[in-house]
Amino acid sequence: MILVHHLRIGRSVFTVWLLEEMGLDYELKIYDRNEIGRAPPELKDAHPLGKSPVIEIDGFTLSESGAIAAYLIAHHDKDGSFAPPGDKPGWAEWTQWLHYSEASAFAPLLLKLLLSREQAPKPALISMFASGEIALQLGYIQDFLADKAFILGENFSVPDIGISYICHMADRLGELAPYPKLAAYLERTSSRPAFKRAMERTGG
Ligand SMILES: N[C@@H](CCC(=O)N[C@@H](CS)C(=O)NCC(=O)O)C(=O)O
Repeated sequence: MILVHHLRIGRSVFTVWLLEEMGLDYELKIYDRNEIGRAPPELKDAHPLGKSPVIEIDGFTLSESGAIAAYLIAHHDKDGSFAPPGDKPGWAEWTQWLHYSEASAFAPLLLKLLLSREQAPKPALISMFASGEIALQLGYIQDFLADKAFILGENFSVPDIGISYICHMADRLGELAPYPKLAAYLERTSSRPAFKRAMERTGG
């Protein structure tokens, strides 16, 4: 059995979404944030960083959304339908988009989130950096998505989970309006039955 340590409300719902897409059995241990939006100390009993998602699987503990997704696909994909493409360029593109969401794409959104909690005057250098980087990253995703239904083509693939998380965060921060293709994409991915099941089971 897979145990997911899920912190409400946050990115671990996207790990649960992958488990739902893959049709895997799992249990949830749900934590609520404290009054300043941080994880409670009990999450450090699951993993020293005290962040979520963390999963217990196959007798060990694993953290980091991208690593968890890669592990699930490598070791728990019953019929191989979630595997990356076998050819070198296809594999490289899939892997880049899998890891990009938690790396370059997320960093400026985190800055923006923290800035939104700061009293005025906001630090100008950080504000300028965050705005410029958000435009760069969202513009890059929208250009790559273009008129495709999903990030890597007409079919859903695992990197769509992280990219949807980025779009979701951008939407939450009021940054998605200039990117209509990303807004439509988010609508499309969020309407998947597996995502809805993940939302229902976790509470967000
Ligand atoms: N890069 C990590 C980020 C983990 C992370 O920062 N999770 C947030 C939840 S969205 C968290 O646990 N925050 C609570 C805290 O830092 O107190 C991943 O992909 O899993």
